[in-house]
Amino acid sequence: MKATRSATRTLLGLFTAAALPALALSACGNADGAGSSGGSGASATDRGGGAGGQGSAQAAALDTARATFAGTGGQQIGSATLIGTPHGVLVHADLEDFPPGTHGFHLHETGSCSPDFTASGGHFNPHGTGHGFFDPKGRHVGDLPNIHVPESGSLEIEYLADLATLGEGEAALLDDDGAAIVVHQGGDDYRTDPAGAGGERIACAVIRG
Ligand SMILES: [Cu+2]
Repeated sequence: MKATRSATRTLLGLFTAAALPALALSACGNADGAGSSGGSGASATDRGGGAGGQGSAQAAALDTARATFAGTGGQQIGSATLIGTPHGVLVHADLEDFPPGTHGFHLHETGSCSPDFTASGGHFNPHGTGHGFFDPKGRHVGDLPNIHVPESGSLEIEYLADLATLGEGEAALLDDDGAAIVVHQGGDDYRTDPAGAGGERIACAVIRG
């Protein structure tokens, strides 16, 4: 985990240009808390695989998960593939019929989008850090750069969630309660704790292994 910290800094440099002024909408992360829910569930997953020895580690790093985005009306508006790598989780998403503009794009802590998108909880934050790339006290494992949807409403993106894993350790997306990808109405300002002031959730996708 320590080795990924320097990579984080590099990513931050790349993405600061994408920051836009916050939209003054209600925050999304009402259940974010101080990361109290992430740790214990993930360790249970770890122990389950412990008896199998180390040979499974590399195979697990190459695992793939998928997610399908639903809009607020329940319509399908895109899909994503998530690939576990030795350096984090590569998130490749194809979005369609999204409202043009800047939107917060995060990994949230619970693998549920129903009965509404608040079921996905707050940002995935197993280490209990602050929110945002501008926060010197760290950033959430689930923090990702904003997306910028063109007038067509279609966008293909590829992000490395460099602090996350698919199934190994404390930062595993596929822990007992899973995780989801959530898109917000407005952009993440990368500093407002705990959710980035991106406002309402306009799309949600449960990550399925
Ligand atoms: Cu969010």
